[in-house]
Amino acid sequence: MTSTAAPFPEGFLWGGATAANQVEGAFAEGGKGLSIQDVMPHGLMSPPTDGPTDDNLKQVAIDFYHRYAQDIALFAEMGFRTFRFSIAWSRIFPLGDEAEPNEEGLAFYDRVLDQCEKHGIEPLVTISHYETPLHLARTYDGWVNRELIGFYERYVRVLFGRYGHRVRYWLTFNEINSVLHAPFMSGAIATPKEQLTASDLYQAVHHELVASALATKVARELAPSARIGCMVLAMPVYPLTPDPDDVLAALQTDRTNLAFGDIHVRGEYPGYYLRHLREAGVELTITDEDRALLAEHTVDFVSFSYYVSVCETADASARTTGAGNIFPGVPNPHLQASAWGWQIDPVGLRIVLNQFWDRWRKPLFIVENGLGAKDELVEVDGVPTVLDDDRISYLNDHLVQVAEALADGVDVMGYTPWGCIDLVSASTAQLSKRYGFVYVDRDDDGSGTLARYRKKSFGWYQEVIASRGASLRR
Ligand code: BGP
Repeated sequence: MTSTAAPFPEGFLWGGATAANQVEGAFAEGGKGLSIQDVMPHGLMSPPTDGPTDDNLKQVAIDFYHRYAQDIALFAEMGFRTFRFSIAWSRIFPLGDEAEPNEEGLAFYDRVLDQCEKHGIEPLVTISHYETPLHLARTYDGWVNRELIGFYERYVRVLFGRYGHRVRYWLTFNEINSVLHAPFMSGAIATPKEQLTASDLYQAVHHELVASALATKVARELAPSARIGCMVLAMPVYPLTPDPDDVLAALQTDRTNLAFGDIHVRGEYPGYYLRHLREAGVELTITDEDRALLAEHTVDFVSFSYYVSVCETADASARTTGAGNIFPGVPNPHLQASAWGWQIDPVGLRIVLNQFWDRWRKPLFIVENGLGAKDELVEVDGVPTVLDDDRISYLNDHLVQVAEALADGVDVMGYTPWGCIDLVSASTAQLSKRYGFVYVDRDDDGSGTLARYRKKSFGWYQEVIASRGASLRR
């Protein structure tokens, strides 16, 4: 295989992605406090419980807390150059509003970083991934309260102080735009969604945006070589028909997501966003200091998740609802869907990459993508494995489109498919919605040995990485 046949550049950050609450388990070990996930045993659609319940798979998850060394070695075996994981805020600040961090929590991530270093894997750290300390939700109503900015700043100061010399790539908030749709999971807002006013919701958004800018500022002070990215949920919105009213409706829905990148990259609220707030009767408290922070501390790169595209229409009678990631959309008649109803659209990834590059001219990092599917463990030559050809096709077809985007001139830093090892789903809290290259023996009822097995996609991805994409099927 000649290097000229390889469509991906040297230095491309191949890897995989996880989040603490979906892999670590050990929910009450090492001095960890409760996080909002500890009262979300059934995922997004059910209201939070009063306290932890035994039916919450995340209490053990896949036991990454005790098995991280073995798991990172498996990632290294695939050839990962980077590994995206999140730090559980409630391991570092169990309540969230304490003055001093929990040393045991900090030491755990030292050990994870040691393993990454041992294998030459560049860590990619999400600072906040749907796991805010529960106390901040229950006592302060989460990000609605301006005080959260100070607690988050204290947390990031500890992280950059402790790990800033070892971690180059940081993401401030996972899928920051999802707070509009999942206020508890994404914004730790305890007020039920139906009772939340638009003003409180957008004030929470504002506080997160200011906190994100503040994290960038702190990084410049404490970890000057760190590169800071925002992380947005990308879900391209196509007009359902060429009717100009549909095209405009699609633009407007798309902008509800694009606004977050616009603010992180350009450092100010765009006019269309201000108009939307005005028309929704939202009055925000924005201080001069907030404006200065947003303007002065913009991001180095834009990262995003991409699973699904949707359509939009201005015609209420044509509007139907299909599944999306976190929030729904109008289904596309040209696309097939996964078993969980998410429509599969590899070309959409090329569209998003081009749209973001044209719009922001910032390096782009695909930090989530993948197929959630039911897997069946079988034996091949006496070795347990999963013949996950559908997952291979999904990833292959998306990577082909990334290669196309690279050929279009888009600056793509890397690709970390979601759930590189099976983990607990964010939306449904199931383990049977599997994404991994590595199968974990644990079922939705909590049974299983937690043993790890390489799926067929494991060897496939290993070859893709080794050949820099030359082995992709076009
Ligand atoms: C994103 C989240 C992840 C992850 C992924 C897959 O929205 O950032 O945490 O879980 O989606 O979604 P799910 O787990 O619902 O299949």
